[in-house]
Amino acid sequence: MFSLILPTYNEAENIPELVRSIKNALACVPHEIIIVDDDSPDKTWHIAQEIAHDQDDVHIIRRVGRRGLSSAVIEGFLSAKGDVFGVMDADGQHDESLLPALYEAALANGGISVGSRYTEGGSVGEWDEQRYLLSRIATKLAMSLCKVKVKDPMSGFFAVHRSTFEKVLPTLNPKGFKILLDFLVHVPKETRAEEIPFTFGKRMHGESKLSRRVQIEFLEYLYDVALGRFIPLVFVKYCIVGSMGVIVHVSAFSLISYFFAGAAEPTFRQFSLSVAVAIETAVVFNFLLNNAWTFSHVRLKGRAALVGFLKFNGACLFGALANYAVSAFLFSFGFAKILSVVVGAFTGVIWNYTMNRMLTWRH
Ligand SMILES: Nc1nc2c(ncn2[C@@H]2O[C@H](COP(=O)(O)OP(=O)(O)OP(=O)(O)O)[C@@H](O)[C@H]2O)c(=O)[nH]1
Ligand SMILES: [Mg+2]
Repeated sequence: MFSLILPTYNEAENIPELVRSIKNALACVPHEIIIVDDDSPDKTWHIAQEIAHDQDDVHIIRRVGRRGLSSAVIEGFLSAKGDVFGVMDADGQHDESLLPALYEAALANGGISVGSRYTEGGSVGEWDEQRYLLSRIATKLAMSLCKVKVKDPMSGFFAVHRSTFEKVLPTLNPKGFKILLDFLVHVPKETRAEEIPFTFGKRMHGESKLSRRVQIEFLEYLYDVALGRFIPLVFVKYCIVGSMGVIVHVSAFSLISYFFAGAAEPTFRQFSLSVAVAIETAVVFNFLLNNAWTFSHVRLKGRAALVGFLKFNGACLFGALANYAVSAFLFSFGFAKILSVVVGAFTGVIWNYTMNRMLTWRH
């Protein structure tokens, strides 16, 4: 049996027509269709529920309070009954007439079959040059990480045998958009993969969800898979935010001291006040960006954000004290000035990162 997953977010206009054409294409293959919808504002889930009500081989999973293409697909696979699981976009860009071939190929090789835009005979259709170029670069980057090589590891149109899915399940990192890539990165080397060419079509209705955020998540995913076990991605993001915080700090200091003293040299009092306000400006900036990006998976909202902000201030203060203590200790033991300061700064960063992970954004 073939279990086809359709991940959906705001695809209400596409679903009825798509389900009809998939059922025609799969007339000779025992199948089920599982729509996994993330509580779409356009009520795709409601339309899917109506279809599922009348048709035994269509099922709907409505996820509330969660988003993510990859995790939606995994959730669909986990509830599927078939021997082979397939995935297809719900916007008409994938050619449903290839579904039987994808099913047969994964059933026969026990591994993966991919609807491929980059193998001979396939094409990206009507993409503009910029999207084509970005996709080629992303594909090359992605390929270097794959244990099993195919020409289109970023395709969203593929099938996988149940046995391969079950082998790889514990190691998957279903973040973002590229679930096939995650499979190819984690499956055993000897897994077989076959590519079947197709031409990427045009979206029937609705809008693309391939946002900038999704593209940044893709880069984060690549980092995580390549280097994440040596230096965790969250720490790298924390340091990036910290570096931007330094720029904010210096800019805020210049502005505020200009406000107090104009072009003249500030008095000691004006200088100290400018530094204090600049520090707090940077702390606010760092907190907001860390909350929105670094720790987006445990983002604080409302009252919790206010309490978190106070803890963040406390952790930064301790970080600064640790920084000072280590620098002063090393310097008093005769270490070079610059070395003492650099080691102190690193200690401060690691200290306040650890405290913030444990206190401010703990799970
Ligand atoms: N369940 C779920 N489905 C999603 C989510 N994001 C996207 N999808 C679905 O995943 C499929 C692919 O998304 P698209 O926006 O078409 O992305 P794309 O095909 O790479 O980009 P375009 O060529 O611009 O359409 C569609 O069926 C979307 O409805 C999500 O967060 N949750
Ligand atoms: Mg699409």
